[in-house]
Formats: sequence, structure tokens, C-alpha cells
Amino acid sequence: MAVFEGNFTQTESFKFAIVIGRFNDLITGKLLEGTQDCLKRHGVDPNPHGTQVDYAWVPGSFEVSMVAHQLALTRRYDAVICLGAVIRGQTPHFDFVAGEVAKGIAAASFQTGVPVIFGILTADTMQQALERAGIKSNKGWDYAMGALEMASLMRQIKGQTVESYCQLASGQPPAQVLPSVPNRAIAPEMPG
Ligand code: INI
Repeated sequence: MAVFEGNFTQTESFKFAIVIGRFNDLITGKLLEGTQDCLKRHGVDPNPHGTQVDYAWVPGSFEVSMVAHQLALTRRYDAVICLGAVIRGQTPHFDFVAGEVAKGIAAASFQTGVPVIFGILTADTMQQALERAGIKSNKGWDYAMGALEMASLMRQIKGQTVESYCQLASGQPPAQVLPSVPNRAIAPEMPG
């Protein structure tokens, strides 16, 4: 059988979309910097005028998943990265905002088959959020790593062909396993 595992090389053809909530932009701006830094250091050009990363700004975390879903539906991206910051002390509806965006991001991912990365930082206080957005560490970096790994993994899974699968599975040349099967993808694109 095969082992599918994402890696962090050959990133020059990857395409990503990043959706960023403006609410708490002191935090989301820092998360974005961490995300861009990680992508750049792994060979992805984060320049918005380049060919690899598109950006969409939305009012707050609540709107992030809806826009991420739309972007994923275009099938233009290997992964969509969602960035937001929900801080408990700032809102009595913390649980609603955080809960809804989590559900929305999961739905966007499942319904499109495109990895949609949950980069919504939830914290009890602004201080705690700042610590995770650059002071002690920057979670934006981790979110970008998740996107790179999933992009690579999904390409491997979707790019797997009947012939190469048979070869992997049996160790036999494909002609001896399935001589008449055309070289088509095992996992077809999910409906958009
Ligand atoms: N949006 C956030 O991204 N973080 C928050 O902490 C937050 N608070 O505190 O309310 C927040 N609210 C805005 C929300 O995401 C929507 O933009 C707004 O409700 C309009 O739909």
C-alpha cells in the first residue's frame, strides 16, 4: 500500500488564498506577517502582485469562513488560509463568533475538498493574543505550515493515477497489473 505524506519542497507551483479578518487587526496583521514569512521561507512568493497568493480582507472572523468557502469553490487554490482573532474579554458573544467560524471553516473544507486552514486565534485576553501573534511565538507561521503540508498531501492523493497506484501497491510494472486501464486519476475532482 501507499503512504501519503505532505512535504515542504517543490512549493513554487502552489497557489494559496489568505482570508483575513480586520477585527483585532493588531493581532491579525501580525498573524498575516507570520504566515507570509513562513510561506516565503518555503519558496512561496507572498507578493499580492505575484502569481502564488491572493488576499481577501473581511470585517471580522464571522465573515471569514463564507469568503474562504467561495474562494475554495473557484478551485484556483491548493489551500485557503483563514486568519482571525477572537478575544473572550472583548465580547459577550465570543462563543458564537468562535463557534460559528470553526463550523464554517470545517464545512468549507469538507464541501469543497480544498484544505481550509483554521487560523482563528482564540484567546482570553489581548495580552494572551499578542503573545501568540509575535511576542512569544507567531501562530501565523504554524498556520502556513499547515497549508503547505496539506497542499502537498492533497496533490499527492489527487495526482495519484491508477498506473502509479498499482505500481506502488504491487511493486509490479503497471502493464502487468492493469494493462487495459487508462492512466486516469483514482480520486476525481469533487463537485464544486
Ligand atoms: N470579530 C472578530 O474577529 N473577533 C472578535 O473578537 C469579535 N468580537 O469581539 O465581537 C468579532 N466580532 C465581529 C464579527 O466577527 C463580525 O464581523 C460582526 O458581528 C458582523 O457580522
